[in-house]
Amino acid sequence: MQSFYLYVENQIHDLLKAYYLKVKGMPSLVDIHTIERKGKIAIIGDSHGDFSSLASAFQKIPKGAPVVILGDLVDRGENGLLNLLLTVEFSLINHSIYYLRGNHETRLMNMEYGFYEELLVHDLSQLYPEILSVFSVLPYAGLCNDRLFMVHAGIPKEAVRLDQIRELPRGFDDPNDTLIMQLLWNDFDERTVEWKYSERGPGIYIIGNKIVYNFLKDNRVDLIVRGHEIPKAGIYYSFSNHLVTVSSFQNSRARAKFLMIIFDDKLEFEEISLP
Ligand SMILES: [Mn+2]
Repeated sequence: MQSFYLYVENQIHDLLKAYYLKVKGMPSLVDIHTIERKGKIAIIGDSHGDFSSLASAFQKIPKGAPVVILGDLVDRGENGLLNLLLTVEFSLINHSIYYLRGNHETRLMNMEYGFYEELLVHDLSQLYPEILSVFSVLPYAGLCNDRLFMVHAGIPKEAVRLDQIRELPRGFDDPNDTLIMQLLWNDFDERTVEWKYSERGPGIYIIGNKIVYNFLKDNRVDLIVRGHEIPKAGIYYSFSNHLVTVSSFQNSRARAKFLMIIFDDKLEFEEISLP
């Protein structure tokens, strides 16, 4: 039996299995509600194997607040597995933690950007099929108090309705459905009017003003919060504070933060530095 930090292989297997069963039955867009009307929600951006930032975020989140993790827990940094296991274990105990799928919760990215290599180094690559099963059932997006839309990367250029996202199929190791791809990969640009092609690759777009405001209006949503990019300050506000990008891993060029949103008549933002 292999050991890995605090975990042994059988424990990891049990955690992944329990989490898979828990998440599988969720809709592709999860509805989240704060307990009080003027409640708070914590949103954690990409952590990419930065365990000290993610662990610190979990310590700093106020009790009772729902937590949304915007995906990209693995790849790039060296502790992707610990990030995943911490999230899985906490989510099994605390039912108001939601982990959304990022573009790095996929096989193709893990092969190229380090997570599969990390498993090989720790002699745990035999667990990868189970990890991939968990990734394949993660929800694509969240909606809090019917006012706040959360997703790893972007909204589709088709400016879809939330009901369409709620019904998107799951279970793919590497999704190629065009709407799913865009939720996991798209970016935004305020100077773009509708949308333009992204340098990230085929089927990926940069979303502009008109699409963003139509999406907000059609779905009666006040705000979009997403990860996927790495603002220098950790958090970046755009589209007149209707779009916020959050990044929760540290590197030499960017700070790590997470975002609390307080539901008042107006939505209020509180930034918390990590680790
Ligand atoms: Mn990403």
